[in-house]
Amino acid sequence: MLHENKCKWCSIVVAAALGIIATQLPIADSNKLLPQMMDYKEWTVLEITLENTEQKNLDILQLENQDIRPMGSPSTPYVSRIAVSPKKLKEVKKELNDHRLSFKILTTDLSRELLPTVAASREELAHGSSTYDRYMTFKEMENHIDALSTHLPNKVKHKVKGKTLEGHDIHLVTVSDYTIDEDKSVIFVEGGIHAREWISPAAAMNLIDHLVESPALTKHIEWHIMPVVNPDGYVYSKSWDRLWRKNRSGTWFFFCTGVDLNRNFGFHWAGDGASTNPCKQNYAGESQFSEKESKAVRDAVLEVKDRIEAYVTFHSYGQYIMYPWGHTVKTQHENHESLDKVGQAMAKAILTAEGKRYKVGPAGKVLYVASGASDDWVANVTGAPYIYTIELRDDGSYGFILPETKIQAGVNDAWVAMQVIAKEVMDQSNLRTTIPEDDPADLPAEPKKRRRRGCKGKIHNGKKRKRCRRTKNKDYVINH
Ligand code: 0X9
Ligand code: ZN
Repeated sequence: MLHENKCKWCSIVVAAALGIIATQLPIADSNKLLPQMMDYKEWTVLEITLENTEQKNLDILQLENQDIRPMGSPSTPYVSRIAVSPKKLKEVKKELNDHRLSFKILTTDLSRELLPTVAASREELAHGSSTYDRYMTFKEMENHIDALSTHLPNKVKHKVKGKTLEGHDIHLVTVSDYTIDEDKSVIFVEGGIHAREWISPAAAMNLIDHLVESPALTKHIEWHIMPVVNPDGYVYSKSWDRLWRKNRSGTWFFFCTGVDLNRNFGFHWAGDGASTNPCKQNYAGESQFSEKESKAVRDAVLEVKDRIEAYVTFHSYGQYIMYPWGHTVKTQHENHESLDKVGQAMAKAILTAEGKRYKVGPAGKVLYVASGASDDWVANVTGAPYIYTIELRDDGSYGFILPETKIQAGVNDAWVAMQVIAKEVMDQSNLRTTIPEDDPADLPAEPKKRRRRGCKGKIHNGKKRKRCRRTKNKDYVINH
């Protein structure tokens, strides 16, 4: 693979000579010295039909600059969307025609699409409370986490796993019934790794809110939740550029900012579907785990590595429930049958509860190949049985710009899916509890036939996973 950083300074000089610097300037209007909120007035969104993966990787669809914003793929992988400034529209259309790519215009003023994301009310949240009627600010989420851990010390604990370049804390929230002292199975959840996917941190925060009221799901499971892995990106997306995806790290190419944190993990790092070009949306970074945010996730995962039974990362959009592998389509995950079975069960539960269809399958196949993502790294390093990337709503109508009126239903998709996984983890670990009818988790009352898979001593990376420590709880059937 080509590593552009081999001759950093030559690249800068060449770039300057080619006069492309102007197109990469982070300031929309060269008369202004300070950055301004991108309002996307009269930006056109084009939906381009692709015939193969090579076309998907065309620079015009991947390169991010002041006049072009790649906007992902809706439900079909062979469609790609880009937003183009009025200034560049003619040129982009010509380039697409030159490549014989057909496209349709979805909107001629993207700023109008951004309007429904503005809440009816901008009232300050009462300190420490949460809302799903609008997208919370990072500070509001932090206040809420702080309030929960202060008021419910036997249920919610809170640690800071790292600090970003801009000084934001990377939070880890654990939720469990801490009055029960045992070595519990861990379900690890990560949100907000991509800045513009606002429904993701909302889903993680909403999960925390549900869990503090779900005794059956916290008795024998310890939930480890990192709701906003990329706070710098989230804050930037809220204040400056709604469509920002990466973190806010400087790169060797001064004019292009940000690493795609979901390409920075140390498994097949910088392989297929990741770029070494810092101006691309899927820039993998200088080296694996070069970023404070991915390091924070790595450290938090490694601390509980042998206890993780499930790992879920929330993204948007497209409505997919995906499992490893994502870095290749050539090999299937050894556990693909049960991954698919539980994935289908999640999709079915969402369809029943919320009426939305989620497509299930291996990430590389159902969406696209992408290397260095957190899901594959966790699957490889922990050998945990259930690993999923859930692309939440919507199916592409609004894409990343999911209106605030749709948050409640969107986060509920995630909650419904997480209950299915929790039930599966409890079944597999032989830790199901009997759920009373009025429990908010609303799981079936009778525990299923018990299976103990924990002590089989699964070989992973040449080592046996230690799954036997929980056997002391083998006979738990608890009525509240
Ligand atoms: O590209 C990504 O990182 C994810 N899609 S998104 O539109 N939210 O950016 C998908 C990642 C799926 N996992 C792997 N391919 N490993
Ligand atoms: Zn994402």
